[in-house]
Amino acid sequence: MSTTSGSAEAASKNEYVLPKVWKQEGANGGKWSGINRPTAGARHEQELPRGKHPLQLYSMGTPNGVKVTILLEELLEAGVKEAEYDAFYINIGEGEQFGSGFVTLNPNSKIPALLDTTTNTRMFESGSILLQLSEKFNNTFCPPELRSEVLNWLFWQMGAAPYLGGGFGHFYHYAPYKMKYPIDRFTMEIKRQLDVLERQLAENNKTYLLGDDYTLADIAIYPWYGTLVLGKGYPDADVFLNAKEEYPNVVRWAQHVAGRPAVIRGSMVNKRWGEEHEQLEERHDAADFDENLSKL
Ligand SMILES: N[C@@H](CCC(=O)N[C@@H](CS)C(=O)NCC(=O)O)C(=O)O
Repeated sequence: MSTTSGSAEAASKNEYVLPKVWKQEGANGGKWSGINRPTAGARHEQELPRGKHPLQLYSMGTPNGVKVTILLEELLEAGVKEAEYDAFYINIGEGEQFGSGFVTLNPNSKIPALLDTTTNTRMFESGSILLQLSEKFNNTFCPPELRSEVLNWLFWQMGAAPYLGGGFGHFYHYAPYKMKYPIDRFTMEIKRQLDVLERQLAENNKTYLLGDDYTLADIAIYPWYGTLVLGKGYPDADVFLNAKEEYPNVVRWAQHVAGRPAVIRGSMVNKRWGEEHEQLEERHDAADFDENLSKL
């Protein structure tokens, strides 16, 4: 078959014919396409604000951001006063992750990024931040006897969630139009991942992923998979994925985690969307939550 008739056949199926060299012109990434570029590095000068606490968080209340604020709130709830933090809002829709100050903290230009002013240490990648904060505070939520399993599930989440966010979430919710092929492909994978969690939690009717102990595994996995099955993730995705029927143990676990006071507080931080009493654009003090909490 000649190339010409091959292309004609592809065109008749509405198929993308690969150019020899890809160029950005004409590429449509949907909702976030305005900020997408194939290059890294700072795009503009922008200093980051600084608060009074030892830990300075620059983030947004997305699942990756919320992992860190939940851990910080859990540490404070557990009495670790040194975990006090200032959380500043980084508007990724407006490209603030490409400001020079942010890029100095995270060359990958993605929230969350954390500065530990006591050691002048920068931290990026939410999984790395969780681990470093836990280690800094005496391995809280990652005790030595569970360390191996906590790391297994933490790295599972870091590897799995891009299929949920960048794969399923993108094509199910954000893409400019619905395409059956990628939706089928990523739905299959997310259902498989939910089944992994279902089997883990069903074994001995576990309260938390590793049993009775609440760990970094729950803190990392809940904001992605817990909110998804509770219907707080992509619109109606809990129904689309048949969560209640097929993943009852994941739903049970998610409901339990969602009720923890630190999870309620951590889930509000750096959020400018959702119910008004669930939004706390910046957090600088424990009392910042009071008004929201009084409306729950
Ligand atoms: N693997 C990273 C992913 C971080 C990430 O994807 N952050 C998103 C928001 S959830 C972001 O900042 N996107 C902005 C962009 O892509 O320009 C982590 O876990 O920290």
